[in-house]
Amino acid sequence: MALRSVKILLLGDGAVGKTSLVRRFVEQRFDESYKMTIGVNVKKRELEEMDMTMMIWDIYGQQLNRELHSSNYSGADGALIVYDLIRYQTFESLDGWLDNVFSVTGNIPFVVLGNKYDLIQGFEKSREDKTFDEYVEENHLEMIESHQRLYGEDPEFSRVPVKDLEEWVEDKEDRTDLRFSYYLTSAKTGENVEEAFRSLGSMLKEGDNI
Ligand SMILES: Nc1nc2c(ncn2[C@@H]2O[C@H](COP(=O)(O)OP(=O)(O)OP(=O)(O)O)[C@@H](O)[C@H]2O)c(=O)[nH]1
Ligand SMILES: [Mg+2]
Repeated sequence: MALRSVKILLLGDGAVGKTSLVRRFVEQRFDESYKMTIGVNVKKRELEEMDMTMMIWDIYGQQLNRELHSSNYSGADGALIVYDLIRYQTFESLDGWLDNVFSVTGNIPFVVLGNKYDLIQGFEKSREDKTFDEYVEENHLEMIESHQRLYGEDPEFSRVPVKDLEEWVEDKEDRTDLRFSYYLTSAKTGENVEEAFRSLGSMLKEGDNI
């Protein structure tokens, strides 16, 4: 039997890890260096036990240019919205991305991914007396250097507390009947990456969206 094809959008600000998450999910590997996505890349993964082929649209995150982004949204069945657990402003962009996509697709199921969880875990495990900024700078030079090459300045780090995500989730659950789930992920270690993509797959199957 032919697998059903679903269109999944991967959205979120620049450098939050969208391309890295697809690379982990489709190719089971990780790359420390940052190459900004220009335009859109579509990758495919078959999930036979779900009778599904996921067509994953990895869309560039730099600049929330609504018109350019929205031209890729039509026909999407679901979305993964990603933020960076070490840059608070990327968490604040979540609602903007959702409004942007729903304005084209209507309400579709989505999953929120707080990515780069390994960096938070590494900091919590380190016993040395350091600030979070110092910890990131000492341990993730390659990532910072590639940001500097692209932007000519240091990224600003600020952790996003898990309780902020939980509050955001509660608020959405109280005020809307949207179907969604959320995960803390790491494209680097692979933690929760399969789970996040599969959770969207299950919502699509359950809801008869496909
Ligand atoms: N430590 C760590 N680094 C990550 C993780 N995910 C991505 N990165 C790094 O973050 C940087 C940006 O990752 P990308 O996957 O290119 O980000 P993007 O969201 O596709 O960015 P745009 O294409 O510009 O929208 C790269 O240096 C990655 O190696 C993660 O889970 N942990
Ligand atoms: Mg990218």
